[in-house]
Amino acid sequence: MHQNGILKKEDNFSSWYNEILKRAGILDVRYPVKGEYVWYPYGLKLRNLIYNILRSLMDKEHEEVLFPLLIRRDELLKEKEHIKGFEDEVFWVTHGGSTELDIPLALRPTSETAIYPVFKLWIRSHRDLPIRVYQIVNTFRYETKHTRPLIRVREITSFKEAHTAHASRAEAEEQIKKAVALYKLFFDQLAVPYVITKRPSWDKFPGAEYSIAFDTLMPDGRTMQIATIHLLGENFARTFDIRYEAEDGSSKLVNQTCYGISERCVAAVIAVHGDEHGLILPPKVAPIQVVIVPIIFSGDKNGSGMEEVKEACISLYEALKEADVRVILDDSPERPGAKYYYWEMKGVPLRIELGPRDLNNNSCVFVRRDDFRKTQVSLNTAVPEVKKTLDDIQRHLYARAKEKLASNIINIEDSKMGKMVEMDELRKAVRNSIISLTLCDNESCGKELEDTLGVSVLGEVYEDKGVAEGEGSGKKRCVICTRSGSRVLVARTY
Ligand code: P5A
Ligand code: ZN
Repeated sequence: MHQNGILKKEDNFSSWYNEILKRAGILDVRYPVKGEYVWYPYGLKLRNLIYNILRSLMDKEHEEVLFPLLIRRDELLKEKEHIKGFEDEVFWVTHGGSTELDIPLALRPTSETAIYPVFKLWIRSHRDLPIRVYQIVNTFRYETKHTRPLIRVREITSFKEAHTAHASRAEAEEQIKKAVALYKLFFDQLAVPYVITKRPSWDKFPGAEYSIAFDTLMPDGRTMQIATIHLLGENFARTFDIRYEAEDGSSKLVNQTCYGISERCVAAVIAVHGDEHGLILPPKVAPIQVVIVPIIFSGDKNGSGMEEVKEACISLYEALKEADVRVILDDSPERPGAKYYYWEMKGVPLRIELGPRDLNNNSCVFVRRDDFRKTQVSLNTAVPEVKKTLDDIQRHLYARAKEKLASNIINIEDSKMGKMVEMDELRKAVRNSIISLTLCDNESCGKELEDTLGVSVLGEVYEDKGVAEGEGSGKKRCVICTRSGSRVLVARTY
């Protein structure tokens, strides 16, 4: 325990997380509907800064749309695989007042079946393609697993879903690559590290041909899926009869993709960077990047130099504001120490202390939230030094988190001819880390591994074959049946 009373996040992530959400003013979890939470003003500011980044990345090649929340039952049921995956998670609206509806309406669990019947109306010829749209909306899923603020909610308040339609499969696959690149840029700005894998067939999005996922590592060694990208191929096009007239006059089905991100990205920022003093926010998304704390002792309020300190703080504040830094001046009557704890809890990346002695040297003191390093900085260069320091904090947070992820991917050597890998060895390794091991493409081996160890197969690493490829270049052998297979990542998951 620290003075701030917060546990270490590695020791008990759940209590650490809930405590932080409350004390840093992110979410109020007391709303009396299971799986629904209230965004506090500070939490919403953080959420909006994160989503502004996402929005500006999306806007480069997508158009924003806004579809209704309610979906007719017959539309929702049309795509057989899709509804098989979602039927147990749908909230239904069955009545208008006391009148039973002719056609029950679903609260969207995701919007494929809301959007694709309309795509059918929008798409006539090859000239209408490609279509790339996105929306940021709330969606509803009747989650039966343990609900958790931002991580597993029943009302996803910040569901960014993109939907695209293309003339060919090759173009749809090209879009998958673009979406992966775009999500990389997004998480890079949040300083949230990730592994990207192709999900095993039994864990793909209902109705997709295949799914690619981003996962990050949580402090307790479990991974959390923070984004998914799906190749839908012609599956939904066939169901909803979405066709276009090709250049040669023939009628063809479109090829589709969809990809999504939820407020789990906010949870990831909190969980990956925070510590026992509270939040640590990457400067790019911090609602307050700098707090200035005047060092004025209550005894000497009118003592010598106090007015000058106040004035120096105000002029530094004005200069930083002018330079587009999100800065506040905390001139409340609290003691400086109490202010430090408060702003540390809120994750403000940089604190500037300025007292009479500093002013005599024409300087101030920078205290970084990421490593608590203190430096004396001349007031003449304070503004550029703030910018430099914020950039450095952003970089350092990402480097530190990436290093932590990389050092928590454990390679399990392939089973030797005839000899199985010990399950106890795997169980131990996967307790706090992601493990990389070989599995054959037999679904039963994957399922057996998952059930025995209580883990999930994340899948084969997508693209970046440098990560966790395992030792040796020889034939790779399945840890369950020793037949030949390929390397996959496996972890306990949220
Ligand atoms: C892609 C967008 C889809 O729904 N349809 C449109 C596709 N994919 S998904 O994987 O089912 O969801 C996308 C991401 O949303 C997050 N997520 C959740 N976050 C919080 N609470 C939930 N109950 C929840 N369910 C899904 C995951 O990060 C998922 O990858
Ligand atoms: Zn096998």
